[in-house]
Amino acid sequence: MDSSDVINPATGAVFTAVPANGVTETDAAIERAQRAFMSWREVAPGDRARLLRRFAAVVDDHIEELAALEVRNSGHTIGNARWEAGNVRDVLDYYAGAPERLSGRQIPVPGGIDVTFHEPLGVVGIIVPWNFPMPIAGWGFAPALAAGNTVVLKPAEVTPLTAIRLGELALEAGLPEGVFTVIPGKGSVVGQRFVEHPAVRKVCFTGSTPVGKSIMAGCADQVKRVTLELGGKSANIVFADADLERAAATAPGGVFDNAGQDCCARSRLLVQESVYERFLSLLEPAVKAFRVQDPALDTAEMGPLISAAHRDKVASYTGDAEVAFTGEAPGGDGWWFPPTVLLARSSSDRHWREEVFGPVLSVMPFHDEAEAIELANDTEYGLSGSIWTRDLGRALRVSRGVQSGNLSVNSHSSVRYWTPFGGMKQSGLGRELGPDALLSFTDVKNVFISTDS
Ligand code: TAP
Repeated sequence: MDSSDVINPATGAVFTAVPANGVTETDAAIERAQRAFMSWREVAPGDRARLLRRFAAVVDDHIEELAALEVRNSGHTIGNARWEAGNVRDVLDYYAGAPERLSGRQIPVPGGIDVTFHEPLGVVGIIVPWNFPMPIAGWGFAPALAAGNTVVLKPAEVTPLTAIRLGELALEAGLPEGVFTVIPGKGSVVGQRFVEHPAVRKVCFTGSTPVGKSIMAGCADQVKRVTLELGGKSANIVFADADLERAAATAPGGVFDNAGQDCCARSRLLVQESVYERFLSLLEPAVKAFRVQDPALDTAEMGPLISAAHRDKVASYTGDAEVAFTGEAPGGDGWWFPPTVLLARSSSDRHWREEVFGPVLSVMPFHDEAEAIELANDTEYGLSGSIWTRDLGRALRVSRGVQSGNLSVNSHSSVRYWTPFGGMKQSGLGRELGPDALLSFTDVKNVFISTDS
């Protein structure tokens, strides 16, 4: 079997290799998952819940190991990586509450009794990107397993290690063989088989918008369910009446966290023109103080980019743009890039329109509330965003006006596992997390029982 090198992005050094599975191995894994489904769906709800809680506990026992693996494989800061492993545990615990509460309805009808069941779909294929290997995997597999499905999961080729380890931990926790299988390999091979193989009844995809569109088109052929979490170009809107010091102090974290490789990155900063100059003067020291360091250090706020090719892509946005100021980044080996703030000359600037997926913030002034909403919505994306104001009415008006799936007022929070997460427009289809995600891994079955004698 072919293999694929795994590189530490902080040094550029290859440190291991993993198998690159082909079509034969993928089909075998899908067919094992299909067989495992027949018994997994029959596991009593309380027992399925117990197994998921045990899986959460085993993940909890391995937080440090998983975090260290992510620092090395993905260049995530150790603080973030610990949160990410903890998020897998929390999402498993949250959905462990679901099997025993997955109730249908009893609907009043004449002549009998009508009941609905939330039936599992079968095998669910999860395709994970490289930017958040652990959480995005968990947002798919935890509710899918809780609802009684079995899962095949393909990590991104460059960041497979934590997913492979989670697959091992699932077995250690007592999940039966074939219930949760991790299959590393190329998207065009393993991921494509998830789309094509008839036993896979749903594909959860997170990644780029073009690949998401091709997956949706491929799934149409078998009317396969699909959840898509795609790109973003989210706005951080700062009104003149906001707590400007706090808005400026937190803006770098809102875009440079995970080196900007975050679909929710607030990569467009809109500042009301009456406070524009003052805000930039507050922002500059915050950007310069953002600590870009060896991600294994507890003090690191940002690590390297994922690959040399990705660094080249990010750099292509800054070449001819007007740079307001930059932060610092280590030199030498590894795929480092400094936090960079660009001034947008117009809304047609490439760095203002396209998802850079790096530590690049584009800034533009706006006149009033109406223009802020218009500029925020002038994008094909609609994933996230922030609104800074002390005016509650304005906060609500702008929240309703911005076409985006996840907004936060006076903070940069996007992902909370208790609440729905997903995009409007070309940022995606469907919602993950929260109380309703579970149902997207089920089909409703209606049964009528005649009471006529
Ligand atoms: P994608 O190519 O979309 O990769 C995401 C996942 O899909 C990976 O596991 C990938 O496998 C797989 N994949 C690729 N082609 C596929 C196919 N034809 N069928 C099935 N699966 C397939 O993203 P990328 O190249 O890693 O990143 C490119 C850009 O996408 C980034 O610069 C960023 O703008 C955006 N992006 C967005 C997100 C989020 S969270 N929305 C995440 C990552 C990237 P391989 O690993 O083998 O390629």
